[in-house]
Formats: sequence, C-alpha cells, structure tokens
Amino acid sequence: MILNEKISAQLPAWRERIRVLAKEHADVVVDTVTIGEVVGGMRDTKSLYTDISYVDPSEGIRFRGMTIPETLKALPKARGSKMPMVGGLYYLLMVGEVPSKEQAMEVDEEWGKRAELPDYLYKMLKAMPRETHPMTLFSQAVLALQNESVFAKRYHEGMKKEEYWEAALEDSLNLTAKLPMIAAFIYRLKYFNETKKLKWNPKQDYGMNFARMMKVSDKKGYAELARLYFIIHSDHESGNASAHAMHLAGSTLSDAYYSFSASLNALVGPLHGLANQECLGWLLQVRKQFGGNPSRDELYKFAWDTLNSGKVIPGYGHGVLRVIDPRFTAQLEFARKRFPDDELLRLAEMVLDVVPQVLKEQGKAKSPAPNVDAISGTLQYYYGVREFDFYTVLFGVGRALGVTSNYVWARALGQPIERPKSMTTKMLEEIVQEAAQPL
Ligand code: CMX
Repeated sequence: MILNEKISAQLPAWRERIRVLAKEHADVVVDTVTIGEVVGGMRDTKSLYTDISYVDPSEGIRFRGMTIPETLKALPKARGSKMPMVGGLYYLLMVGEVPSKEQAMEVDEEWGKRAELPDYLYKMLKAMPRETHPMTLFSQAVLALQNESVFAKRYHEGMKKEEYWEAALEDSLNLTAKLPMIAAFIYRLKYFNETKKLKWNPKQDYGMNFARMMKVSDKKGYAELARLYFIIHSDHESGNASAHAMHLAGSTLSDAYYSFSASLNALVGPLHGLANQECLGWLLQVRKQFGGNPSRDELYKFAWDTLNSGKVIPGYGHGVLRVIDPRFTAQLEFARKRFPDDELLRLAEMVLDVVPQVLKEQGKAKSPAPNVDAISGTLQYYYGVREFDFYTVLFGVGRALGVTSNYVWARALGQPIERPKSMTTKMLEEIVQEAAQPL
C-alpha cells in the first residue's frame, strides 16, 4: 500500500530529529507559560508539535506547508472536476508530498475496497430513536466499529512499539473509507426514513460517491462542494478541540475508533463545529425577520441584539486566526462562481459587511473576522441539504482526514501519553503574591 511505503521511508530521519530534541535540547526554553495561559484555556501555549498542518494567525492554515489556494491548485483533480480528489489531500497530509494523479487515485481505490459497512452498524443505527442528534448517531457508529480495530487486536497480540503506526494507518484507512457512507446513511435514515443499505461505486471518487449516496438533485455540483468541503475542513493543526481530543485519547494508545469518537464529541460543541448549524440558523432568523434584503441598520441592530442577549455571533471570531479565514474565502469564491444570485448568499455577504464592525465596537473578540463556519451552511442549503443539525456530521467527515493523519504520525514518532500538570488556585495566588514583592 502506497501510504505505508512512503511513510516507512521517511520514518528513520523523523525519529532521529525527535530523539535529538528530546535528549539533547530538553532544557531549551520555548515559551514562558503565564497565569493567563493557565486560566485562559492554554490559548496559544506552544506545547504540541505536528508537521501535518500549521495555522498562521495572519495567514490561516497551511497543509504540509501549502496554503488553501496552493493546495487546491496543486492537488490532482477528480475526473471532469475543478476540485481536487480527496484521496490526493489524504496522501498530502499523510506523506507530506503532492501526489501524482495515479497516487491520489490509489488512495481513492483503497477507500473503495474498505467502504462497505457491517450489518450490525445498519441495525444499530436503525434501532436508534429518529430524534437522536445526527452527531450522536455518527459518534456511536464510529464507536461501534471499534470492534474491527486492527490496532486493538494487534496490541493485545504483543505488537512492537515501532509497528504501532502501521496498525494505526490500517484503522485510519478503514475508518475514513467508511465515514461518507455512514454520514449519508444517517442523512437518508433520519430525514427520509430510508433504511436501504448503501453501495460504493469504485469508478467514482470520494466526493462523487458521497454526493450520489446523499441523493441530492445536483450530484455533480454537490460532489464539487463535497470535495472542497472535506479538504478545507480536514485539519487545523493539533491544538483545536476536535484534533486535540483525538490526540489526547490516542496518546493513551486508544485505537483510532475510540479516539475519533472522542474527537467528534468535542467537535459537536457550539463554540466549535456546531457553529456551522448555528450560523445558518442565525442567517435564516435574519431573513425571517427582515426578508432577503435587510437594510444595514436592521442588520446592525439584529447583531447587537444577539450580543446583548448574551449570545455569540456564530461564524465570527477565532481562537488563533486574526484575519479572514481562508477556508471562508474558498467557500465564498466557490459560491460566487456557481450561484452569485442566491438570496441566502447575498444575505451572508451583507452580514459580512456588518458583523465585524459590531464585534469591533463591542471590543471583546480578538478577531472580528468570519471563520470557516460563517458560510458553509449557506452552500449546503443551496444544494438542498437543509437539515442544519446534519452540518456538523459533514465537518466530522472532513476533520477525520486531518486527525487520523496526526494520529498515525503521533504513533510513528512514539509521542507519549499526555499529562499536563495542574496547580491549585491557591498556588497560583501565591505565585502572584511572590511576583508582587519588591526584590
Ligand atoms: N460573538 C460574540 N462574542 C465573541 C465572539 C463572537 N463571534 N467571538 C469572541 N467573542 C468574545 C468571547 O466570547 C470572549 O468573551 P468573554 O471574555 O466574555 O469570555 C471574548 O470575545 C474574547 O474571545 P477571543 O479570545 O477573541 O476568542 P476565544 O478564543 O475565546 O473564542 C471562538 C474563539 C471561536 C470560540 C469565539 O470567537 C466564538 O465563540 N465565536 C463564535 C462561535 C464560532 O463561530 N465558533 C466556530 C469557530 C471555528 C470552529 O472551530 O469551527
């Protein structure tokens, strides 16, 4: 399998680099942790390493060193499509090189061989009450598949530490292969009461298979969106909540299924991935109240009313980014090219003109700029996927590509179990008192 060979060839040099850092430079000070960081959710505390992606506060995400426009340009495109194959992105994240078309297709083909879902998974999903949140179903489905973990089986058979990554990769490929089908089945089951098993078409890529299984009316257009959506949502370095949850669980040698279920459970919070559903809900409330063409004053007041009611404005602000999220821009460009006259898109653009000003006036948010979630629901809505509570599932399918790449490399480089140190509040207060004493 191509990913095994490529990663295997790189490993000795990477392991040596980490060994040198750990053994020869362990005392070098990287950062001074402040009380602000301790009590402030470790925002920006430099305490993780990953080479899969990096978020530059003033530029946005780079996947293996490449910005979003560079990634979209460089990766081989799906047949008859302007968007890259998702298999190519997975190759890039895993291997660190831009794949040829054949290499990208090999990943897609590998997914095709592993996509089928076991019977018990269908039974389990069908047995759940229909009102269950789709993210609950999604996380449950991932957890149910743990039964199939190669890593867990081999670990109990005495697998050597140097081999962990290969079993982790095997699980990651099996898991990422199955996610589009699980997501589409949940969609058809929950909202249309359809219980028929789904089939993967090996002649179609990841994006088109997903669009076909979702049964949207414009499959070609939606497949393009799916490719873009999964690629841009894949990774955001390893400190964001969903990535970090996977990393933390994985560091205990939980397998990819247990770890990714943890990741999804973090993604579903309204301050993280659920913001995409909240965001569209907010936009539709605007439309309901003022119609499709509100005045600037109406929008301004609506935004202030949201803040004054103690809520956040979903889709704006970010923990690390200090500029417009390039993932937002990529989606905006996609929409402007394909459906510039869509009423909801125009509304989202009007909101973009007003909300940053309101957040600046309020003066709390460190960044008033839109993030990835500010527009993603608008695009889904256009293609007929209008069940907002499903949107975070889509985020989850994409996020799996990045977090499993991080997970494989964390095992490959023998990253240890995570165990940050807590202090008591009294200890922190004593540190403050000591610092205040004259020398
Ligand atoms: N609306 C209202 N207030 C906001 C805000 C927004 N969009 N963004 C930040 N703020 C507030 C914070 O709530 C915080 O207030 P308190 O001091 O009262 O706690 C203050 O501004 C400072 O926050 P910050 O340092 O700028 O941002 P954080 O790192 O604390 O939080 C985020 C980042 C994304 C949670 C926050 O901007 C937010 O809640 N945004 C809206 C929800 C959202 O879009 N989430 C999706 C993010 C992308 C993703 O992960 O999917």
